[in-house]
Amino acid sequence: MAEASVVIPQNPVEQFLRMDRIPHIWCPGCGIGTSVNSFARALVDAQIDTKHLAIVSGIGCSGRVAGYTKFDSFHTTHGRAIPFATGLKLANPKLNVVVYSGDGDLFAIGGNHLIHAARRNVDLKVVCVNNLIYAMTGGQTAPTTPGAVTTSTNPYGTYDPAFNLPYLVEAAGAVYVARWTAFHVRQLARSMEEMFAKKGFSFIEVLSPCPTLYQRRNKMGDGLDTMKFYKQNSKVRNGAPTSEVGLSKSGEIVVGKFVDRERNDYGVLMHDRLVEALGDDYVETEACSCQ
Ligand SMILES: Cc1ncc(C[n+]2csc(CCOP(=O)(O)OP(=O)(O)O)c2C)c(N)n1
Ligand code: SF4
Ligand SMILES: [Mg+2]
Repeated sequence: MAEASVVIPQNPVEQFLRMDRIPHIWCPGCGIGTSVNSFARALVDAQIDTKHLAIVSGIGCSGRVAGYTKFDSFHTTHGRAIPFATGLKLANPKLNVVVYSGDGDLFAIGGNHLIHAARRNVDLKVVCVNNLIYAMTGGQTAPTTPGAVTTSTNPYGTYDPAFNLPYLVEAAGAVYVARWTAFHVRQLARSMEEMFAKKGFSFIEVLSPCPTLYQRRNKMGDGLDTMKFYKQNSKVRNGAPTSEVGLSKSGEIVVGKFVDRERNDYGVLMHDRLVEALGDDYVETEACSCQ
């Protein structure tokens, strides 16, 4: 008797992934893949033309996102995702340029690049997966690690004050700033969709569990326990002053959209200045049409 053929519907995220690279390296319970799922949802909902989308990552577990996604993807050197992405955007202003990277990559070695891109208001969409440590290299303290956390480099607990990322990027000039956790998949997708509609430096922080190197060392359970922790401890406060949203090891996590404002982006500022200075002598270069 002939066997009935079973048609397995394609997962809607699959179209955006390099399936030949699956299985991925991320541990069970890691939040990075969860954030990519929200990103895929945002691409569908915002009807993003992925032919004109470039995604740039630095190094680390979070930096693997570019390698697994099937766009024009660039896995760049540690801390250099932002300058690489800035170059892409300036050379081809029609591109939607997304930077998807980790807290260590963007705020430690790449911190200087990040604040200046925000100051200039370069039209980049930055997604920072914040697992509060350098995960891939063994769980060292990062500039985002809250106080009294055990890490491989602070076995008796951290004592140096951490950056409050939304406060930092707002002060530097970002036009859109939001924070969600890996538990808030729908809100995260919606924020990503909003980010695509924005012109200028936009920033989303995604708090994400690293059960292998952060939660385990701090006796905070596994990935599922962290989801429960996020659920219980998160408070949505859209419009909250970013000065009030700093994180601690086990305290409240303020999530929401904090900043949504308008400011001329770098491309407009450059264009206006050169037109004023050069008048008719200014010839704008034709941006690559990138068919
Ligand atoms: C120039 C340079 N310095 C240091 C490293 C080692 N390194 C690789 S990943 C990483 C930390 C990444 O941390 P983060 O961006 O938070 O990513 P995560 O692994 O936590 O997702 C470091 C320091 C490197 N690859 N290159
Ligand atoms: S080490 Fe941590 S951040 Fe890296 S894949 Fe595993 S759980 Fe995720
Ligand atoms: Mg990290």
